[in-house]
Amino acid sequence: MTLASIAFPYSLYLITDEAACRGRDVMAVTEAAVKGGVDLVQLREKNLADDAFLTRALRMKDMLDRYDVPLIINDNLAIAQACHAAGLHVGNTDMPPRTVRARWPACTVLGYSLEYEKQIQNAEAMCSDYLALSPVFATPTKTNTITEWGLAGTRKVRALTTTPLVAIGGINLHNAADVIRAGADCLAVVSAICSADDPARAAERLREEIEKSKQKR
Ligand code: TZP
Ligand code: MG
Repeated sequence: MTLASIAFPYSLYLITDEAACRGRDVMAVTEAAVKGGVDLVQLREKNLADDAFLTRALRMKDMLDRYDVPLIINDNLAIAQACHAAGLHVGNTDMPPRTVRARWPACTVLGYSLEYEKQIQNAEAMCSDYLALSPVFATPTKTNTITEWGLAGTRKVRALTTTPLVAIGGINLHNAADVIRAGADCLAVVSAICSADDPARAAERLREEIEKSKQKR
């Protein structure tokens, strides 16, 4: 039996990556993507010192507020709190979701990466607002990954939890419908938008594909 997920109001999740923006300003690429249909944004900065990360987070929050799009911070609770982000995304080896809940009760969107099947029903997953199938497909954007869930893995996880599922890794316009049909609630992308010639149009087409596929489920 396949479980439906509890309501998740987001469909297209942009994970920022300056390198993937091909020399363009990450803020401008993100704003274009939001205009195209991205409804959730994660600021993921692996190479910035905390002060530069905070400066960027505050600018990003300011911009996203104008579109009423929530900002999620990757793996840095202090920055998430300091910029009044909507939430935090943590990986399997980052601060555990239960600790985030205890330290930041105001967090409204807490995401947790699923890298192993045994995580699906652990207490950390249970207290998260979404689980990220990470990666759903192998991707050059992030290579230090463990399980490539694929469509079969997505269906399997969908059958085991009602927690909203975000699929990430190797998603593009050609496979988006399959991933939604397999049970993902929301698709997260880096390169399909950040590296696109026209990030707004890329977001628009992905969003259309997702909404169309959701209607057919
Ligand atoms: N986590 C798992 S895969 C990934 C992250 C941040 C990168 C996804 O990038 P792309 O370019 O959408 O495949
Ligand atoms: Mg991490």
